[in-house]
Amino acid sequence: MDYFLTEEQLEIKEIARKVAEEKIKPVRAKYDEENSFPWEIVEVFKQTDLFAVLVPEEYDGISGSVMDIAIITEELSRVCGGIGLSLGGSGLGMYPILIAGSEEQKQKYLPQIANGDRLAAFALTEANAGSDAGGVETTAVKDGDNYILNGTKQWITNGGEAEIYTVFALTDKSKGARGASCFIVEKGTEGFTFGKKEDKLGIRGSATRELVFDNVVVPKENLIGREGNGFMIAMKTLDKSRPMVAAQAVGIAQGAYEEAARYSKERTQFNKPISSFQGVQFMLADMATQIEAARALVYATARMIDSGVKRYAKESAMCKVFASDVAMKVTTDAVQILGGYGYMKEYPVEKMMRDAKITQIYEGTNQIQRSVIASNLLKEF
Ligand code: COS
Repeated sequence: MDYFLTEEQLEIKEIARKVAEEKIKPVRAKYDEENSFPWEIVEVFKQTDLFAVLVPEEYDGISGSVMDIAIITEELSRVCGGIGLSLGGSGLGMYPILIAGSEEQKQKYLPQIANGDRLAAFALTEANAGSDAGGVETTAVKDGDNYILNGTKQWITNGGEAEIYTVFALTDKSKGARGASCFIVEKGTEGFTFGKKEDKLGIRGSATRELVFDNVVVPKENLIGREGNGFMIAMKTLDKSRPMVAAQAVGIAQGAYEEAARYSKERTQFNKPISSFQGVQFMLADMATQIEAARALVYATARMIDSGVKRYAKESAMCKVFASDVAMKVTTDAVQILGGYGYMKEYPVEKMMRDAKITQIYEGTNQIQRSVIASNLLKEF
């Protein structure tokens, strides 16, 4: 299907595909096996200016458009759903600054993210605050010109590797979600340490780690927006970043579908390639159709956000829920088409199925997405 990408978009798509095919493909199994962080690929993203795509031009980036970020995320995820997350995680970590930061904060931090010198990370989730994002327990107590942060964040993408963290903490416990605020905390700040590295089912080429804040002194200049704005900043960030997860899901699904289609023409049973059997053909037809529908919804949402509209929580949740469900279905069917081989680590589809699963869970479970969609659509009647 032709999505009428601009010259620039075709160019970044080609760069991302080249990086994925030539640099990521040869190492994806190694990082999946080792559960380690792909610094060599971060270096490649830096050299090819892919980090700059995350950031608008006025802050030394080259784009900042959600559509452009979706294009590169999809291409990287087509080859590996995990390794590209160093970039996607940085985008997510940066959004609170871009959305609600002061001009000074933007001038200070966004260029560092654009040139890839420093990774960012978004720190909202806690042991008791996942779907219930308003339930954070980390506190930030005002002390003169500083805030003192205490608490523990969990499952933070780029945790331990990033240097710039956007952290949500309660400045007024009595107000619950309306008492949450967002802070920039830099790696190396005294009292800020990292807990265990998580051993995950999928996206193992990305870092997921606990963050521990023990009386961490954060200057008041690092408060993003105003006290009490934290929950709103988190929601706006997720609205803007969920299409990125959806694009990741489309990419993973596309990669698995291509493997399955190729395999179906090579694998012979009953003296014929299995692609000649209608049972397999129908599966491939459904996979291709679902991927195209998901891609169309992601691109339409990304373009809607880039057009400058103010509200897009519903559409953002719709593309995330649809694309991630498609990714799970398509990768599972790809394993099915490859049969016993698909279940083995020698072939990439089992990894794609493991990688796909997280897209139904993180940045809001698909049950939460459906709640967001329902609550927004009911407002229309
Ligand atoms: N944009 C701007 N403001 C929003 C918003 C959005 N998308 N969604 C909610 N708000 C505002 C509401 O307008 C409300 O404002 P007031 O206090 O002025 O009335 C406030 O935020 C609270 O909203 P609400 O009552 O809907 O909050 P709930 O606690 O019921 O929950 C959900 C909202 C479930 C949507 C939210 O908690 C959520 O998105 N959870 C998932 C979080 C998540 O993705 N976690 C994964 C980890 S982060 S990687």
